[in-house]
Amino acid sequence: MVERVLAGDRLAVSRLISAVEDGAPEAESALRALYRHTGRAHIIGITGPAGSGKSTLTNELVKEYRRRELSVGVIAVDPTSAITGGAILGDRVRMLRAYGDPGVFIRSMATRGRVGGLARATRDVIRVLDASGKDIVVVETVGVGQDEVDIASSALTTLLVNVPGLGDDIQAIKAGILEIADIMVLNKADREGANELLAQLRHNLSFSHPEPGEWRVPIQKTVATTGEGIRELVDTVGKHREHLKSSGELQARLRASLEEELVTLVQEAVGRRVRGRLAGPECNNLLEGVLSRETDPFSAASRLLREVYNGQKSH
Ligand SMILES: Nc1nc2c(ncn2[C@@H]2O[C@H](COP(=O)(O)OP(=O)(O)OP(=O)(O)O)[C@@H](O)[C@H]2O)c(=O)[nH]1
Ligand SMILES: [Mg+2]
Repeated sequence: MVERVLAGDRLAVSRLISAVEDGAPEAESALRALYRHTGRAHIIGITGPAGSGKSTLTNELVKEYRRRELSVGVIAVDPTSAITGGAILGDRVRMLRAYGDPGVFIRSMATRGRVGGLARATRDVIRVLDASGKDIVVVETVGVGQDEVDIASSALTTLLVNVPGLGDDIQAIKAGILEIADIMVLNKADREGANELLAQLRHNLSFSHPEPGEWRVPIQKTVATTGEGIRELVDTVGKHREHLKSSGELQARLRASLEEELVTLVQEAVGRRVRGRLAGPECNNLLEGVLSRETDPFSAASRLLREVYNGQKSH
C-alpha cells in the first residue's frame, strides 16, 4: 500500500484516505511509513462563508496550477449535507475526471460524527496526498468557526474568501478569523458592492501594522466564474510561500503545529492507558478511596499516572 501511494497510484491513495477517515489501525502504520516522504507539497486552505465561491475558486486554481504543470490534490471538507456544496463539488469532480487528468486528485470529506477529529483526519489526508507526489494540496472548508481555524493550522497559505452583499455580521472578516488569513480574496468582484467591500477590507486590515519584513496581508479581487484574477492569486500564493521560507516563518509554523500534534498524541495515548486501567479491577480500591473521601482526585490522578507510566516502562 505504502509503495503504491508513493508511486501515486490513485486507487491506493483513495483506499488509504478511506482508512484514515475510518480511523483504521492500518492507516497509522501506513502514515508512519509515509511521513518521511511528506513536507514537499504547498498546502493552501480556502475558507469563507457558504456560497462565497470557494469550490469555483478551487476549480480555477486547479486549472491554473495544471497550466503551470504542477499536480494538485483537493480536499473539500463538507460540514453540511451532500446535497448543497458537496453536490456542486461533485459535479466539478466529474468534470475534472472526465478530463482524465492524472495530475488532479479530488476528495470530499464529510464532518458528520467526527467533529473532534476532523482537523486531525484532514491533516493526515493532506499527508497522504503530499506523499503521493502532489505539488499543491488545496483544502476547502465552509464556515468561520473553530473547526476552520483548526483545519487552517494545517495550511501554509490560508485564503479567506469574502463576497459583496453579505451583512457585516456574517462576513468572515470579523474578529478572530481575520488572523488566520494570509491572503484576502474578494470574490464575486463582478457583483454590486465590490468596491465598498474592498474599502471595508482595506480599513479592517489597516489596523494590523506588520513590522518591516513581515507579511502584509494582500487583497486579491477575483471573479471565479470567469477566472478573472486567478493568475494573480496563484502568483500571490507563490510570493507568500517564498516569504514563509525566507523569513523563517515556515519553520516556526511547522514547529508550533508539530508541538500541538505531539501534545495531542501523547494526551490520547495516556488517556487510553488510564481508561484501560480504570476499567480493570486494580483500580477499585483507588476509586473507592476517592469516593469515600479517604483520598482526593488529585492524589489519585498522580498515582494513576505513575502506575500507567511504570507499566509502560516495564513493557
Ligand atoms: N457572480 C459570480 N458568481 C460566482 C462567482 N464565484 C462563484 N459564483 C457562484 O456562486 C455560487 C456558489 O459557488 P460555490 O463555488 O459553490 O461556492 P462555495 O463557497 O464552494 O459554496 P459551499 O461549498 O456550499 O459553501 C455558484 O452559483 C457559483 O457559480 C463570482 O465570482 N461571481
Ligand atoms: Mg464548496
